[in-house]
Amino acid sequence: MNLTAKKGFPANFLWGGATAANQIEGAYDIDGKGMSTSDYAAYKDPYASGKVNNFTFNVTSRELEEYKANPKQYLFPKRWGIDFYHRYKEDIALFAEMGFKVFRLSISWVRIFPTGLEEQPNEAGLAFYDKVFEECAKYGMEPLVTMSHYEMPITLTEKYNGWVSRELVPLFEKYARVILERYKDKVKYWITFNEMNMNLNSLYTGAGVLEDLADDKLQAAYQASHHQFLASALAVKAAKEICPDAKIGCMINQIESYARTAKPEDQLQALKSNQLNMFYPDVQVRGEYPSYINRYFDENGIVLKTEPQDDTILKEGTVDYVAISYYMSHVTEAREDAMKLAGTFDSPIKNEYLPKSQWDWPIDPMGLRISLMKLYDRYGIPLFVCENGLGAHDVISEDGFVHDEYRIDYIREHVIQMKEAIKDGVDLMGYTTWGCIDLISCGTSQMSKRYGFIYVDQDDEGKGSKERIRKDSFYWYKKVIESNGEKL
Ligand code: BGP
Repeated sequence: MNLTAKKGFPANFLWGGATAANQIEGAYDIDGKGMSTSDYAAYKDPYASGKVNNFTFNVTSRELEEYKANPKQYLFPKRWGIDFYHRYKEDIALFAEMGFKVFRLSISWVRIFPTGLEEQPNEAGLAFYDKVFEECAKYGMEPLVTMSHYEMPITLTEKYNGWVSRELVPLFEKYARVILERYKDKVKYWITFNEMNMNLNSLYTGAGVLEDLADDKLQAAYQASHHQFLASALAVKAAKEICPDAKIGCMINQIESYARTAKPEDQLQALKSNQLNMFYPDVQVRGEYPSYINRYFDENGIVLKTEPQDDTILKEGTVDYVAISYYMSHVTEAREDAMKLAGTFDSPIKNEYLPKSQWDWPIDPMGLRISLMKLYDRYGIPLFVCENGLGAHDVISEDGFVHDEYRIDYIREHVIQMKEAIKDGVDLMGYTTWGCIDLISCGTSQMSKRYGFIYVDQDDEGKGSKERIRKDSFYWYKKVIESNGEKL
């Protein structure tokens, strides 16, 4: 029995930053790389519709045809990223200067298997990540690798309509085995799929599914998720065989739903909305579907196609830790569309107690503590905050610097709440802020939605020198890491 209260961040706490291949690498058509779903995420002016959150999460079959036929008429910012492919040494050196203990990045499936269908991997793609991991090792920085972060071979979308097809399970397992085998001595921390729970509102981004080709969107989202559960479990199992000392986790976008009032009906709705979000780690931590989901499936006409061996696959592939991205909380109430809104960015009910970001995302640091406490109570295994941060329109001041005190305030408040959660008993492994270097926004494909400690001189159309400039937050975060979260 250990009855000692924790006082703050443990000595081995993994401080760092997070990125994804399709938002940083660029170099979309070299060294044998295939085309991925994110290479067809066109930039749509987020202000054109008058609605700031104009997500590019969904692509229709007609849009995909049009993009392929007339690529020159569109901007595809995820094809150019911030040119990390050629500048990784400079960028990793900057992360090291801040003292990063860990750097979260993803491997692009199409660099390894250009269409997903090849028997043999593409050596040039594998070699690129070797170099990146070696660069991290120079500074004693652990890579945290996401196997699938919002991109997959476009060929698998065109041939199978993405993850609605079971055909993708063995193709992903093949990819996972290749990268685990290749990097087993270089990578200790893994995440299988980024934010699987977002399949519900980002079918194309999350699961490579062209929505107009799916008869029923909800059915498609859960069927795709089922296949990703299997693929994830098989990847976990492979990791246990190939690199038994590695830690491999699942990940969700954690959006805590608060009840609007103390009315029992609203409380019940909040509980159900949260269940829907935690359905994903429920499966991946416990290795089986939770009983509450049956009624939800039944009432929504969702009938999953499964096979008898699926139960065993899920049981044998449970994760070591739960990673979350955390940006906001929600408010819910008993109303007809409440379940549809659970875990999405469209919360029609405003929380009057919370300020908002320039993109209308409610800022709720205490919600992070609440989330961590609830998740730890539920699972009792380590947690990792692998994304959190503030997207903002940063400007270079006349003095040539970027004074982003608003970002410092945002991260400080979240770090304080993580520390409180640790004192509350939560086992928290690490914290990687999202977009530690400015990158292409996932939801809007904008460059000008910046999250970084490092400014990248590039605009929404890809113009600029790509020079890297340290923001004020860079020096602040360096002190936070140096003092292990004491100097805030
Ligand atoms: C998460 C994704 C990231 C990321 C972040 C911020 O959902 O995992 O890829 O980009 O959100 O979102 P956005 O870029 O839309 O501001």
